[in-house]
Amino acid sequence: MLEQLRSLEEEALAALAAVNDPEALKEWRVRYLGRRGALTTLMRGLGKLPPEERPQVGQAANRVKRALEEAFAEREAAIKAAELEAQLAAEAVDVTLPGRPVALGRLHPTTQSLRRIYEIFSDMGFQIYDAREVEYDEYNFGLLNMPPHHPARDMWDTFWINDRVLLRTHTSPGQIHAMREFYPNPIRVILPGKCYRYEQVTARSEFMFYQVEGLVVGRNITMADLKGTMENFVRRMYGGERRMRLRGSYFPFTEPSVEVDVDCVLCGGKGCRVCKYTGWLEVAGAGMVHPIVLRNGGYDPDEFTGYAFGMGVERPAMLKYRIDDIRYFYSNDPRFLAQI
Ligand code: 2NL
Repeated sequence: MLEQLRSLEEEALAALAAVNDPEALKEWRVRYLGRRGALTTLMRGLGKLPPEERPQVGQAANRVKRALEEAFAEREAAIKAAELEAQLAAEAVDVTLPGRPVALGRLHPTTQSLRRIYEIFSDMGFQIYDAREVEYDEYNFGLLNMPPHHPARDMWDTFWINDRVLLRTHTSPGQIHAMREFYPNPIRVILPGKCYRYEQVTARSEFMFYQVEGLVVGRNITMADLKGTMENFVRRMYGGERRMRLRGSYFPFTEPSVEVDVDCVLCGGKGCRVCKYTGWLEVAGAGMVHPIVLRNGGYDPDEFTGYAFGMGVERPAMLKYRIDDIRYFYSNDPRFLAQI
């Protein structure tokens, strides 16, 4: 039996040396160390030996068992290490490779233009006032000196929500809110935001666009204040060498009313297609707040005067960035947005 143990040990160790994967290792363990394995079977025969031989053979059997168990553990560790090694090699990551570039977002051209406008007017002491886009026709028209059926309402094609509620066609109704909120204090605000017009969408006009309106109300505010403020704005927005002119116009909510023109940024005033050969570009409308509008805002026109102006945001951005179709602004094509 000692001889059997010795040859079993030899055979098992030789077989173990040939084992290279977890599956074969498991099979080896079942075959040699399992409950019905070779060693166990052999050890069951121990009882049939003459009693005087049992201790010696028993010791030998236990030594073989320990030797096989140790060899097994060693092999198992080696196989696991090799597996891990292989896995690491297969999943190797070259940490020195440059990463994939992150697509950086950027500010929409409208936002860029708005922020520049905010910067310029903030420097002149204007606050930024935010107002609703859904309005009563009373605020959009009535309080701005356009009672129902006033022909000037035809200047704005309107999205009506019901017979009293609409999408604001300009930011002006917000100025009425501002006046009623600030009364009786002097006011110096700009009011940016989206406006809506029920119009055909073309390369030159969208049904939704941005405006920035300004409103100054106080004692002794004059047309000279309006002119100086506009001149400062124009120089900072369009360049220090720009010339500005005021030209008579009409708005129902200002009297007198003017258009603010700058000499054409493209041809410098010589005349080109963009300025329609006039040498001038219209950048804002403005005027002295109509006494009726002042009163509607809560201010006594005998005590207070004010001026207001309004300008578009997309059209100047189109000039600056040479964008030839306003529809690009809100069609959300990243190829357009990535250029500016
Ligand atoms: C334009 C012209 C303008 C105003 C807006 C205004 C507001 C109040 C009272 C008086 Cl509450 N006026 N706003 C005045 C003149 C012109 O906008 O061409 N906008 C794009």
